[in-house]
Amino acid sequence: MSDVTIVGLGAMGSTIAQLFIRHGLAVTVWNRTPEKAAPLVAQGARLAPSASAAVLASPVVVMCVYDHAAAAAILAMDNVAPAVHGRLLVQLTTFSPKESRDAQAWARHHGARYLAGAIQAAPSQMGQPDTPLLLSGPAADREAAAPLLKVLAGGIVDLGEPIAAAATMDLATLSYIYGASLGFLHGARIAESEGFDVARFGDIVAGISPSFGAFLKHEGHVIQSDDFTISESPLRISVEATQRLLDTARQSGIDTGFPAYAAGVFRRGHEAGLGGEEMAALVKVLR
Ligand code: FVH
Repeated sequence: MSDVTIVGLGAMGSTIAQLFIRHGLAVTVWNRTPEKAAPLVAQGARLAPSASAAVLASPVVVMCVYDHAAAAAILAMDNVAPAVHGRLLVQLTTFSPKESRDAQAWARHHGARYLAGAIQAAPSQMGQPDTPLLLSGPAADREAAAPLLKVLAGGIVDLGEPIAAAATMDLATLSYIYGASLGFLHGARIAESEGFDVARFGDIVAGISPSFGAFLKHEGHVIQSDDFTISESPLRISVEATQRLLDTARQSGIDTGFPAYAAGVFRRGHEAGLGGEEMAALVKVLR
């Protein structure tokens, strides 16, 4: 028996295995393409001859493969389902909320305990005291897995029992990240159109991000409280600001895609009579 098995040795899976090996754990690994295990075997890991042997080798099995289809393909392999009995399966592959619920049901049906995790970092950022990892599932299992998972991520965000919570928050943070990235890229075009150094713009964005994070934290509480009385930022200010982004894009001949979408949503808020409410009241338009 080893302490932990890692199934999936891609960029993230290999990093996970390496962190466990460096932590002095007895590690079993398995990957569809076995050659990827070579560097880890050289560091002391054991390569299982099959997925089922890999699962049987440890009380805790960490999976981190490309997507749900890949994970399902592995779990459907010969003798894997009976092998999970009595084990704690920690799924770190990106799943949807529904896929997480289905996977928990599958694990329970085969006598396994199940945790759903969502890594919020790149492989190079793993193993740090502040590496964020969203985690959901039964409290006893989260507790049992904590010492292992803290080797991967010091910043475990405990989302409680609902098994789909990690995937839900993973999607929600992804939405924020891509929305902010699109706004950043449009900002870079504004900088370029005026001959402004884009790296300097990036520095400025990094500088304002902590206070902007605090603003969004406040807006999250506003939405949860359902009290949209003006507290930080009247919605009408953003109606005018996003229209200004669109007008400026048109005048300077840069791509209007992002500002057109943004101005459109805020205009819908204005037309719904939300101008005199807090900015987050715009969520009512999206509902
Ligand atoms: N890499 C990152 O920055 C992000 C950070 C946040 C979390 N994600 C998620 O982690 C999962 C794995 O991502 P990855 O970057 O390690 O992915 P790859 O390097 O592409 O490795 C993919 C592994 O999956 C195996 N695989 C793919 N298809 C199958 C299949 N049909 N059957 C069995 N295994 C499969 C692949 O095996 P092989 O190609 O080496 O044989 C790799 O082991 C992912 O959910 C991210 O969203 C990473």
